[in-house]
Amino acid sequence: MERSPQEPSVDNLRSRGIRRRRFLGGISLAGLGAAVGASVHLSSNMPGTVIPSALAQGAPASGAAAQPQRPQFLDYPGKEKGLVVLGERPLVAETPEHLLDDETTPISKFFIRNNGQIPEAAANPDAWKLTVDGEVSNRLELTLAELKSRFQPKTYRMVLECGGNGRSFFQPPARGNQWTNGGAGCAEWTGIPLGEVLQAAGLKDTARYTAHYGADPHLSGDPTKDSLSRGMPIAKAMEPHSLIVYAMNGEPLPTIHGGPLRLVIPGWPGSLSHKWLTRITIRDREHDGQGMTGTSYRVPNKPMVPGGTADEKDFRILQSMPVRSIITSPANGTRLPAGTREIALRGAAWAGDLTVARVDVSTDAGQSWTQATLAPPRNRYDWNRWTATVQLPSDGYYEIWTRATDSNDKMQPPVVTNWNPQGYGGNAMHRVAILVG
Ligand SMILES: Nc1nc2c(c(=O)[nH]1)N[C@H]1C(S)=C(S)[C@@H](COP(=O)(O)O)O[C@H]1N2
Ligand SMILES: [Mo]
Repeated sequence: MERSPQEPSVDNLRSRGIRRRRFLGGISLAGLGAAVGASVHLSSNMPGTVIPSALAQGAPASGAAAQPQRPQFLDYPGKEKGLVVLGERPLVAETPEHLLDDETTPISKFFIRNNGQIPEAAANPDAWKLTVDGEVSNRLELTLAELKSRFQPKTYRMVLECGGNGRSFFQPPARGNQWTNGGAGCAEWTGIPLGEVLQAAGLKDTARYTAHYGADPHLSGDPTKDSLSRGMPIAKAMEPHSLIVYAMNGEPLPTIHGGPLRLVIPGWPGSLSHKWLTRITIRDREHDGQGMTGTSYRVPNKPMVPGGTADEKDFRILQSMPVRSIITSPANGTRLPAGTREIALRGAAWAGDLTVARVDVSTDAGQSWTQATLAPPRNRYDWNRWTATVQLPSDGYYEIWTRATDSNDKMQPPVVTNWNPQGYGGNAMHRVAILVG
C-alpha cells in the first residue's frame, strides 16, 4: 500500500524516536476536525513528546499495543457524545479540552470517574442518610431533607479535578487511566459546608482526619470491600469551600456524579470528593482506606528514575493539585482559511489551593510568549477563564502552547517531570495543532 507523506511507516517513526502509542493514524485528529467543521490530518510528523493531547486520547494504556486506536466516544444518557471513554468497567470518561470551552462546565460535558459500580438512582433523594461518627461527641444521622433544613446552603463554582489528570503524558507510561487534560471540569456546586456539619457533631480533641464512605458497590460485588475510601486532615475539611453537595449547576445532583449526596473538596485530588456519600468517620490518625496506601494518590519526596521501582517510604500524600492551563478554543486540529493572520484564543487555568498569577501563550514552541487576559474567578477555587490574540506570520502548520504560573511563581513545565508509578502531577504545557490554509 502506498503511503502518503503524512502517514510515515512504523519503522520511520521508530527511527525518529517517536512513541508508537501516541499515534492514532490521524483518525482522532480527523475526527476532531470534523467536529469543528474542518477536516485535517496533522497527526503525522509530530514527536511523541509534543503531540497535542487530542492525539493521545484513546491511546492504549500499555506501550506494548502496536495498533493505532480510535478513541471510543461515550454513549451515556445525558452526556455529550464527544466525551472520550478511558475505561468501561469501571466507567471513566474524559472531556476533550475543546469541550471545556463553557464558562461553567455543563453536566452533559462533565468528566466521569468511577472506581466501582454505579449505584441505582435513589428513589427518594430527600430520605438519603448521612452518618457522621468516630471522634465526635454527638454522632449524627441526618437525612438530606434534614441537612437542607438545619444548615444554610452555599453555592460556589469550583474545579473538580482527578488526581491523575495529565497522566497520559508520562513516559514510560504510568499505571492508571490515561487522562490527557480532560479529567477536570468547573461546575456550580450547591451544598452545606462540611465544617459546619462537623462542628454540629462536636469534634473531639483527638479528631485528626476524615474517612469517607459511599454506596457504590465494589466492582467484584464483594460487600466487605470499598470501591474507594479516602480522607483528609481536619483542617482541609473545615475550609468553607469544602461542601456536602446536593445540586450541580442548579439541578439535583445527577446519579452519575454522586447524587443525591457527595463531597466536593476543591483544590485536592477528585478522589476526596466522595460520591454517593453515606458516612464520614472522624479518626484520630491518618485514614488507611481504599486509595490511601501504597503509592495511590502519593508523590515521591525525591525525584525517582522514570520507570524505576518505588520505595513507598519515600512517598507522601498528594494534597493541592498543580497549576494547569488548557486551550479550549480553537480545538486541536482546526483548519483555518488561507490568509488568516490573527487568532482569538480562549482557555481556562487553575492551580489547586493556589491562584493563577498569569497565563502565557506561544505559537513558536516557546521562543516567544504573549500574556493572556485573565477573567477574575467568581470565588476561591473557581477557574480563571482566559483570552488572548496571537498573530501568525504566514499560512502553514502551527502549534499553540499555553502555560500558567501559580501564585507561588511556579510555572507549568514544557514536558512532564517527576515521574511516579501512578502518574500524579502531570501538568506539562497544553498544546493544540492548527493548520492555516
Ligand atoms: N463513592 C465514590 N466516590 C468517588 C469516586 C468513586 O469511585 N466512588 N471516584 C472519585 C474520583 S477518583 C474522582 S476524580 C471524582 C470524579 O467525580 P465525577 O465522576 O463526578 O466527575 O469522584 C470521586 N468520588
Ligand atoms: Mo480521580
